Amino acid sequence: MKNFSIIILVCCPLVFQAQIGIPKPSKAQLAWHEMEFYLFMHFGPNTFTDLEWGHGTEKEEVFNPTDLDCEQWCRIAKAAGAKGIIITAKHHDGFCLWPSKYSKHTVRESKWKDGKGDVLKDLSEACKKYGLKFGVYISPWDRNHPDYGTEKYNDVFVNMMKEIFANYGPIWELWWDGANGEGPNGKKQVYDWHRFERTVRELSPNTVVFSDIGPDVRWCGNEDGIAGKTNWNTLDTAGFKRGAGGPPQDTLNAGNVNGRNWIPAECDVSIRPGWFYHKAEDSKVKMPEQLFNLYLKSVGRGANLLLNVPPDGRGLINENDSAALVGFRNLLEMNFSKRIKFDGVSFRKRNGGRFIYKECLNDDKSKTFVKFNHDSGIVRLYMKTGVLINCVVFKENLKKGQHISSVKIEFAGWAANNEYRQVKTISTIGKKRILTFPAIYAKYVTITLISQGRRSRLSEVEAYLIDEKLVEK
Ligand code: FUL
Repeated sequence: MKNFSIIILVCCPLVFQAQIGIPKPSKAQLAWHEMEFYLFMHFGPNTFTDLEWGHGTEKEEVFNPTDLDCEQWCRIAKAAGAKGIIITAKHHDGFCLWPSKYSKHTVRESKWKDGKGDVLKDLSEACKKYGLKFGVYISPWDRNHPDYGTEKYNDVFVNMMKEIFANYGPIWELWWDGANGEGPNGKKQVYDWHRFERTVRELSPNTVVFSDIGPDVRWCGNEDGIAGKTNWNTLDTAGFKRGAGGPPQDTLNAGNVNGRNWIPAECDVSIRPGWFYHKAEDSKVKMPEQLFNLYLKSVGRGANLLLNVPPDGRGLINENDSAALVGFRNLLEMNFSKRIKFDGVSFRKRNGGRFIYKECLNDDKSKTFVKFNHDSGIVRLYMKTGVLINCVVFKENLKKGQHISSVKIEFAGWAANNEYRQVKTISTIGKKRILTFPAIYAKYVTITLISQGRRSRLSEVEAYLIDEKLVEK
């Protein structure tokens, strides 16, 4: 007994430490994972000057949308199935889409609505009306502000964020761009990131903050909208900075297994070649099939998809873009609305017990799941009559962290008097993992899941027969 108590005393702190050391999503991050797909809107002087990076010297009068209608943006976002909109409140040229007290380069100085317009007001109100989350991109790099490159600019940036939280909130996501070039006086800014972070946490604790390295959401390492096939929601940030001092792009793409911080990946990509609207790109809008493919490579790899759809000089989303978005939504509906139900779904831990029927893997609910601790789990799917499938979707319940590190899917049985066996493997699951492949006959499917030796929670296994043209090549 004495020895036993000693063992408990010695081991308990270790176990305790191991448990508290596992990174888990905050409440705001868990809600963020549910967002999956939302729109980015690059809008500002560049829309009118045909530039991607404004110089900061553009006259305010260039900003003059003729028919700005943020409700049109929201209607299209809704029709596309997007759950929110993030707008470039201030891009690198420094022009503010709201009448900030801390700048003289804003909508107030423009001729639009005689200087009385406010894009952030219009869009935040429209988002509320249409039930969309509202997010703000605010570039720390500012090629216009006279204080840029001096300590005073850090006050300016903090004050601008304060204005945004106070006047247009709730702000669901705040986007800090990593670009850091010279300002009008030729100097680069030393950003006070700690102070910026403190400001957000104090004034708007539920806002999730994006930057290359978080704190809440990370860049996926490319602007093509593609997450890693292995995609951990965890990242080690110690020793790294935002922007040029960030981790290598492939690390951002895959995350770090056993990384210390929960900082999931967001995939930003534009529906057109550029981020801002350019008439010459009207014929280069991505097709619905391309958007579907991007969805598989972002949301289907456990990340979120931030798709840029830039309003044009009228202040409207162009017809070509809205047609592509609606086409994309239709593809999602057509291909993912008919889930193939299995006649049997059972589960057992690898090292013991019987297979037990588990409706929870088949019930469309992310809150119900099978658990396996420190070992692997096996799922068996059974169909009385075999069916063709070319898509399997896995979902991990992330409340206690992300733990599943590899999945083997074996299709085996007899068809047309021939024995067959095909094996597919993937690594991480995360919020959602969509695997597509040339169609396979499925009657008995055995799925072996390996965890990181911690508390894994698999919540769903779904099967589909999607249009074969949409299968990932
Ligand atoms: C980059 C910027 O430089 C681009 O203009 C764009 O805003 C993109 C989303 O982020 O860092």
